[in-house]
Amino acid sequence: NIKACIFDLDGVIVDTAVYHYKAWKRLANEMGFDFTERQNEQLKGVSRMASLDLILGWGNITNKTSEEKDALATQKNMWYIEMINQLTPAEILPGAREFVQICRDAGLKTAIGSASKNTPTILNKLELTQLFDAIIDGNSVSAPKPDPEVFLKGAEAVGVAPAHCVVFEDAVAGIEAAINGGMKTVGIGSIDILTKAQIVVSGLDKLTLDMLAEL
Ligand code: B16
Ligand code: MG
Repeated sequence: NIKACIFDLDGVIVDTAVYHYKAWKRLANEMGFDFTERQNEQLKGVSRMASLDLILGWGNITNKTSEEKDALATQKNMWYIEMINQLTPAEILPGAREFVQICRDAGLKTAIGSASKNTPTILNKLELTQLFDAIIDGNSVSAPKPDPEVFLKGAEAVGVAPAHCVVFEDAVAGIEAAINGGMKTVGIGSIDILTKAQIVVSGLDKLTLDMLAEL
């Protein structure tokens, strides 16, 4: 039985992917190339530096030193922060706040498990910080998804064994991370992409606690 719900942030609670895409696209454009929305799918759930490496690969750019890469990632993050500083609670994905509240009302622990170092800013702008018993993000983990570290730390922080946790994820690497951690999985998105998730819904607005009881 479920005792804790661990939520990915980007793509589950809020659609920041569009801002990541705009900022990375601007960086690529300034280096003289472009990439598609389809390629952008591969960046979901992936850490900042790993995303940069993928993008440089798409542009066939192989001559950057690690200092130059740090500067590029910092530039992208500055553009990204400019955009997320404008976030408001209106951009919370449909049903997300309501579903987290339903979990809390039912006595379940709630946590965030995100790869993003900007998690505190985003939750603050969305006025959601208080809805989570624990927030584990890119500032507190070293191993990226599909390593289960981020979710295992979340489970530990709320004092629930992994087998009693369910993870809500929009990224393939995130579902794999949850499975690797011995947790139950709910995919948020398309069943064609999130093939390993136990159940898949298009958004938290489509989910009920009864559906979790069957996991
Ligand atoms: P930052 P999630 C992930 O968030 C995003 O999906 C991914 O596109 C991004 O590169 C990563 O966070 C790192 O974000 O640059 O803000 O640290 O889906 O794990 O909540
Ligand atoms: Mg995500």
